[in-house]
Amino acid sequence: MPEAVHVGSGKVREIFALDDERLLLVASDRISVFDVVLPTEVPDKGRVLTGLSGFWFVRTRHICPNHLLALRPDGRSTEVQRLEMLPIECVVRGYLAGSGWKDYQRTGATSGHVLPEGLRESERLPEPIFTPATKATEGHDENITREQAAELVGPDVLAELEQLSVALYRFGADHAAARGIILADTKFELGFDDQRRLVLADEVMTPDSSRFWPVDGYEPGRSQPSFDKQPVRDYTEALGWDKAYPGPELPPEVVDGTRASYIDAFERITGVGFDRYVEDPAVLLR
Ligand code: PZK
Repeated sequence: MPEAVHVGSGKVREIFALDDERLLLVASDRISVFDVVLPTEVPDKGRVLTGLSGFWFVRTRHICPNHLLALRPDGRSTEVQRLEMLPIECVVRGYLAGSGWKDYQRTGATSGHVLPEGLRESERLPEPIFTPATKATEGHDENITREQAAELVGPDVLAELEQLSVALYRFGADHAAARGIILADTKFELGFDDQRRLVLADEVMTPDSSRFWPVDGYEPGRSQPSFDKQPVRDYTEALGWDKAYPGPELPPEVVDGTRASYIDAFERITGVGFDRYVEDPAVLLR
């Protein structure tokens, strides 16, 4: 696509400008673990993530408008509406993990939500909570209080973001739970369109923007294995890798097992065979 102008890179995705109104998002097969992109790719990972986002975009239109204009025939790229992105990440947690668990252990609260005493790691929360975070350009996003978030986007927009984010999470978590996957938490990014309406953007409820846990074997009181990346984490840790760049190459059996987990998540959530998706990505949108 010679008309596409490269305008940005994420760890595993690339972003191109098509014209003043449209961007092209391309998901690669790169995989990051402990925040380092590994030298070995996982074939089809980008297709899985793009397909999952497309699935959710189509099925959550009744909750929130979104930026998706077209899913391209390669299955790994989308044309999207260019937005004015908001400076916060809209995180929703249904379970206590990661930085939410760390905050809770330290303070009994996270992003201003005071939680019941005695919760264990990975425990389901009484209600999903909205825990906004700043977008760090380098390193890790930082959880912020609703007061800090309100300073960044204004109290009215923040209230709308919270309501939309929690509604999207509930929809996704209910759908995933019925198919054997716990959507423990997830991160949404929204922006304004040219009429200052809030529009859902970026990727949605993928294993890269969320914690996916298998329902089978779920047990609070410890960290949970990741549905998709656990074999990679286990392999790289067993090597004694110090989690600094560059990461190690992955052997074929780890690549194959990881690819199979991504495809399993895709097929469980979408109900569409991955081979059918690769043949014709539009099957997802029907
Ligand atoms: C936008 N990113 C994150 C970084 C990626 C994605 N609809 C939009 N309008 C304007 N900007 C963005 C979007 C979206 N989505 C998203 N940065 C800008 C990002 C690197 C690679 F694929």
